[in-house]
Amino acid sequence: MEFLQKLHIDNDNNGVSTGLEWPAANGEKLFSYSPVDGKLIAAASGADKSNYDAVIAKAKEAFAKWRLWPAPKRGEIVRQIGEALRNKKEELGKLVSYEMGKSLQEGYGEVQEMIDICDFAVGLSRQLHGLTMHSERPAHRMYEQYHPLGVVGIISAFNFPVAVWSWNSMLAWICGNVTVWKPSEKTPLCGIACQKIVAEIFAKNNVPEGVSNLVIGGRDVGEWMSNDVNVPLVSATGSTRMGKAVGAAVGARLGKSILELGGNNAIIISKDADLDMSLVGAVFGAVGTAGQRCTSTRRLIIHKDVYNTFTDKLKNAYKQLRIGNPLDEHNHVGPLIDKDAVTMYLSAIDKCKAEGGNFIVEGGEMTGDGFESGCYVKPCIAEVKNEYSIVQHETFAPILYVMKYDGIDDAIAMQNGVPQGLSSAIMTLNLREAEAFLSHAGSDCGIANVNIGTSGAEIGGAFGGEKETGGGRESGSDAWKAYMRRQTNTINYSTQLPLAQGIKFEF
Ligand code: UN1
Repeated sequence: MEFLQKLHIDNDNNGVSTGLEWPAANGEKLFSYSPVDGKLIAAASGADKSNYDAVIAKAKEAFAKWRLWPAPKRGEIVRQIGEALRNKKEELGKLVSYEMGKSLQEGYGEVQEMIDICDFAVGLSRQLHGLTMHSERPAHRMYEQYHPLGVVGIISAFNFPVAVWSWNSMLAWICGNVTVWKPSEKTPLCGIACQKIVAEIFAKNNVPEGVSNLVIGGRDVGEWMSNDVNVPLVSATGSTRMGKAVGAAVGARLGKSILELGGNNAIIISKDADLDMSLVGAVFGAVGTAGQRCTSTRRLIIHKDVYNTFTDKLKNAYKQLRIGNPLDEHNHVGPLIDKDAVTMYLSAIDKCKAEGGNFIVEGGEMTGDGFESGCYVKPCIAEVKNEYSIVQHETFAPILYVMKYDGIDDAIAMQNGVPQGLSSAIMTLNLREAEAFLSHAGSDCGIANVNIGTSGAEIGGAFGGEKETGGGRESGSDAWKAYMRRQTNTINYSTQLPLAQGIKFEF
């Protein structure tokens, strides 16, 4: 396939890199099969512990030099990476679509998110501001600075195999850090392709080897990073189970972590909603990326007066969904990531039925021509109660749960009544309801939208959520602060040494 050649992906790839150097990987080999057609795309050799240790040593060496580069100069490098990504958007978007299975448009969209975060980071490289304060002592000055942390570990998930790494790495780099990336074992080739794009730009600009590092491998690599005092910050995106393990290990050594974990996102559809607009938000949110976004819409909380009308609209829209090869732009829904994901989807449907769920759009596996990979499923819709244990759980698949409400307070309580707290939305033209939803007594999520669905956040805002979603923030706003250490500086330019709080200490 031409796009693989253009991205320098071979049949057998090395999965350990410090930039231009690819030291021989001694760990297990990962085989990347496309969920699109079930074919083996290529293999990638993973790292063993000695590979990992060597990468960390190189990264630390690089940090000692990279942190001395003025931040806007680091920004200039990221600007060039953004340019390289613009040039490679087509190939990289295709690889994302082929290796992960999301629609081609969404593959391109993901690369666009990378370009956007590069632009954002370039500007930010001149704005790593701290505050200044007035000292309580005469002829004293106080201010704060932000300094880089060192080696930042990045653990990313299969569903956004390139964008989430870029949110973390572009910010980490302009802040003066070096990065060690463990991509999902389900999408190693996306990791290799990104590393190659970046390494070229770094080398051209004489950036030290070891600023961008790649360590392909399984769970072990995540454990090494989480337990490693040489990695002051671990940013992990994935399941709540993984995040709890990473958070506990990093916390035990009092390191820092940014956790972006599961969501169980709901849209409240008010009786005052624009129902046509709501339909687009709900359907894209539920079936886009085959329901495998952290921000995918899992639940619709619909006002009783519009419940029948809206569920009829949903049924009608679902009839028109085209399921199939995601590289064919006519299709709306591609495959799940692998057969294990199909098994989880089927078992969630069974559990939902056992708890009393009533499927108004039936699910099931797709078989026959074009579905040979065994990873394609039908998006489905079930009428449920919010308390069902399956509804309380995040299933990474296109299963949409619908439920009825009467008053807005109940709707907000249902929206909040799950362990996760990533994204949430209300569809309403009623100002009182919208403001109540956004208020301190409203949605408890990190993202709360009005007249927009739950998925498809822009990079400019801080991205992340509360409760079991982990509390971390990535991407825009002031998320960069998590990649730096804050230092308060007090300078005395007087001839005395007055003590704070007026304390007298004489001898
Ligand atoms: C994720 O699913 O981990 O808001 C990230 C969105 C995307 C990012 C999702 N911008 O849907």
